[in-house]
Amino acid sequence: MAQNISVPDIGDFKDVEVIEVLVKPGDQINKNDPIVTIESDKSSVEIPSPAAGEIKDLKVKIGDKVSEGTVLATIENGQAVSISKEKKVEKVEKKISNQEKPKTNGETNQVRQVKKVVAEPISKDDIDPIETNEWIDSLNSVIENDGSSRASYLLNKVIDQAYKSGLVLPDTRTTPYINTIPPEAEIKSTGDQNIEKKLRAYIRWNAAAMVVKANKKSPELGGHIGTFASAATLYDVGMNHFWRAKNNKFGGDLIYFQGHSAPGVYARAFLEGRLTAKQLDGFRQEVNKEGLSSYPHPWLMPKFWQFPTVSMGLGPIMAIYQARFLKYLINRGLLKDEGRKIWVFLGDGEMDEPESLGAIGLAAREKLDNLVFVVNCNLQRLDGPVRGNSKIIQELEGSFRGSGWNVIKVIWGSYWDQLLAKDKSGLLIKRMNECVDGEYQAFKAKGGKYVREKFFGKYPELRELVSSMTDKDIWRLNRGGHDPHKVYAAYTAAMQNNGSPSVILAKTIKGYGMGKTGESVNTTHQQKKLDEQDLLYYRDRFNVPLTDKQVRDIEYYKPGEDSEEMKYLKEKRLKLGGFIPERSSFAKQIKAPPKDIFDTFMKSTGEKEMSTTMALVRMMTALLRDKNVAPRLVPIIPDEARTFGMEGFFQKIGIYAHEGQKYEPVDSEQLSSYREDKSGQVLEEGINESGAMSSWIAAGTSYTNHDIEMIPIYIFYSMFGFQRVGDLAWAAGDSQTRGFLIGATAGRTTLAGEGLQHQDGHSQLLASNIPNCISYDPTFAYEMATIFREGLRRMHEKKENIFYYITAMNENYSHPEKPKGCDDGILKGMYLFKEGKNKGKTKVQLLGSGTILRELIAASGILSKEYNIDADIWSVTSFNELRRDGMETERVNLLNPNKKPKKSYVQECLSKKDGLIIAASDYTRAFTDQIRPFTDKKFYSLGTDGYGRSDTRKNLRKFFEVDKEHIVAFTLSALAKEQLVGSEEAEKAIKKYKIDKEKDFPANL
Ligand SMILES: Cc1ncc(C[n+]2csc(CCOP(=O)(O)OP(=O)(O)O)c2C)c(N)n1
Ligand SMILES: [Mg+2]
Repeated sequence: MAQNISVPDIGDFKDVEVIEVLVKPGDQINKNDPIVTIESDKSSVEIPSPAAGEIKDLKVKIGDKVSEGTVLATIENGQAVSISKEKKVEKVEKKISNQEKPKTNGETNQVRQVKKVVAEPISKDDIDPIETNEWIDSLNSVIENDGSSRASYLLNKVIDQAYKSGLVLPDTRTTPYINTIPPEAEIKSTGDQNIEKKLRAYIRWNAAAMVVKANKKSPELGGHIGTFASAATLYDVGMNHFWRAKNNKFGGDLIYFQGHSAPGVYARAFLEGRLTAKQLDGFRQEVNKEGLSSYPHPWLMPKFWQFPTVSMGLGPIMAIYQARFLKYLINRGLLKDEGRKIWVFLGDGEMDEPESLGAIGLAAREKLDNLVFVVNCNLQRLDGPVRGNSKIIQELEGSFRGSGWNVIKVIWGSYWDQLLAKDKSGLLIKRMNECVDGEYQAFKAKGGKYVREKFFGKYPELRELVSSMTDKDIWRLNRGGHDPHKVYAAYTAAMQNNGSPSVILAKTIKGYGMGKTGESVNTTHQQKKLDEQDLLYYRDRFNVPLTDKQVRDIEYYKPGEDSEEMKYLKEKRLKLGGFIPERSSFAKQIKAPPKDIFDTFMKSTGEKEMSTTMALVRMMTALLRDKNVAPRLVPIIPDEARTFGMEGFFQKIGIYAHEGQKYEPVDSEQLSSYREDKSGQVLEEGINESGAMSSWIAAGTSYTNHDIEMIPIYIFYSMFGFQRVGDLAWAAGDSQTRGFLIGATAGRTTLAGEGLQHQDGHSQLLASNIPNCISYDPTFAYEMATIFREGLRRMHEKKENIFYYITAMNENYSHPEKPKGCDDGILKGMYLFKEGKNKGKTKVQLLGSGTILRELIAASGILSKEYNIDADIWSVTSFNELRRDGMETERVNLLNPNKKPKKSYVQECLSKKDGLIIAASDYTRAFTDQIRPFTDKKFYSLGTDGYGRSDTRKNLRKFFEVDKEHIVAFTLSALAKEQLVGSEEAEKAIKKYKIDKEKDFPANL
């Protein structure tokens, strides 16, 4: 039976044009296959078939106008045309009512109302210790007889009851200042502690030696000893027991190493035989081959480092989105769930960065139990204590617990266990709670005697507790982060945790083992030299088997290959699948789509006007029909889909939501309804450019981290791009991210009404500074299509480690057909759009990009018609790329004074053309000025220097002096200077166009 396929609810739109018909009579189609694409002046959407079957009749053609209810086609064998609205609603209601059924379990649980006592002070003293003990005994007996989960249940019940009774509940953001895991619950390491201790000592030594050696060569080289010294145990336990490498059976855990601990990572790789002594000698000397980069930089060591982390705060946010992206790939069915983990090492000072804590809510919300943060709480940053007046561990615990993370505190080492066990009155915990980090730092800098006096000495009972211990014993009371047992137990707990991310807050000592000059003192961070005495002390402290002479010569230590330590080290890594870190890629290329997918964009749009943003979105829609490309596209949007006309994507490919959609969307009956889906493809990031950028980096490096090539396309307000997330963009380049950044609503005068904070006139320049970023400012749809297609080919088929920045505008205009033979020029950065061949006696070269090219085109018409001046019009798709070519050519010519100079591409284009150059864009003059050195001609730049402001496009272009009238007047004036036209003619034009000579330079306004 034939059924009609008609236009569903498309919101407020009426009489919308059909721009594509995607089926023909006789086609067999599946449910949801697109029938036609319709386009309003803002966006285009595909209309899907509500049923499967054979297309019988087509009722519309391209150019027809349709509205809700218009019949598009008929289909035979179509079943279940649509679920009626009522039915859908009923289903959802049912779900909700099931969820909300109170879980009474037959308990009556009556609320016993206590008489409200308002403003009753909370008693801090124990007024009835016997009663208190009864409560504690009851709890202990439940734990003993029924286990801890029953005890937790009862406590929760009691707390609920207390809350209902109106009691003021204790602040539960933080727990006491002791380890989260009690000694009895610790999972013990199976490792050989003796061997591990030795290995750790060698790694510590080699890491320090590398820094000291480099600085002996030249103090300019710098480096850090203190950071790794405090983190050695944290890394070692992971390397020996937890972190699984990537190999042909497993995808590998991903480890974000703290930037300043790089020497320790090199030192281990040296023992593993992956780096040579010569390479260690080249630490921070990278200009000649075989040097090692100061910090983790994949660009500089592409087979070693995976994640750039040294710009503090970027590691944590990038890692959170990495963990989310891993879940995304799994939920979309593109990757197997192998239980891989992402471990992130951070400094406690680093947690000050807004980026460090800014995304922890998302990690909990998305239940990222594949994520483990390890914060090395050595209580110090560069200048001094992180939180001298309070406790960083408690503060971070509160933030993370409050956000829903599993918090594991590793504060005290095993030597404290006995003391804590003896502390029946809780006084030791009270003392631990009341000391602040400034004191804790001093305790470790000033020795056992000081700790006895200042810490234990405060209460006679505590002084008594340690009376049989020597000062040395007290000094030996270790911190959790230096105790491999405690660290092992914490890592095991993090590995076993389900349903939330984990953070391990490990208390350590900055510069651990560095002695008087470098341990726990405020200058530890910058300690990069150790004198002979310090080195001897360091050797003795960790028992490194080197002679005094070897120490003086700062030799590295590596035991023989058949020593038990080396065998142990290698065996452990073998068991965990290989070495870490290691960067590799086995991703298959994605074949670029056949040319015809973009063919429609090469034709003229005729009367039809559209923006380049809309053209791009249409290209993406077309790509979604390409079987190879479609599943790999990752559209990323920070809450601006509707601004860019992308709301059609919601229904078509869904918004990624790890829990699917638990509600009936308010616009469910509409075609662009807000559809969240566990296998959704769009990453809708909310108002969060840093997060979106981090997602883009995760997707764009998927080829190495997950061996699957993805095509991330992140579309944002261009003003909130490089300017807002510039450091992440730099890290993206370092990471060799492949993908597209689309700076939409670009151009200082094109985004009209939005004003100063929105109108971008410089993002292109910011992009130009990133060496592997290729950037374009196209004007026409065919340029956009040519660039976009080449980007796909270069990045995802040829696997070049570059990324694209393309600006897209929201001004609607019609687009001409692609002129013949201009592909090469579009990609290189400029081509002759139109030659001025009238009868003009004078010639000029007009160069422009983006929307301002259209002002130049209009100006050329006036110049020709009214002034007999012929203009060649050059569409400059990329001033940035032209400059790169110019610089390179110039350098080659300088290096070869005896050879015939090569021509830059700009010279190739312009040297045989007559006339001076007027270059204009919607960016600052510095943008167009970039090519000035590469031509001998007179060169004038027009641009939008200064702050933007709200007004119409016309007024803004007049204000910034880039409209056609100014272009005409300035061209005449420039020609007058060459005595090619009379100056009175230029004056006349200035008057004619009412150009105010008295107006200040726009950049000063
Ligand atoms: C964004 C950024 N700002 C400043 C620095 C300079 N810097 C390097 S290390 C450091 C202190 C680090 O302290 P912390 O995070 O506690 O690490 P630790 O060395 O103590 O483990 C600073 C300020 C940086 N690397 N990145
Ligand atoms: Mg620190």
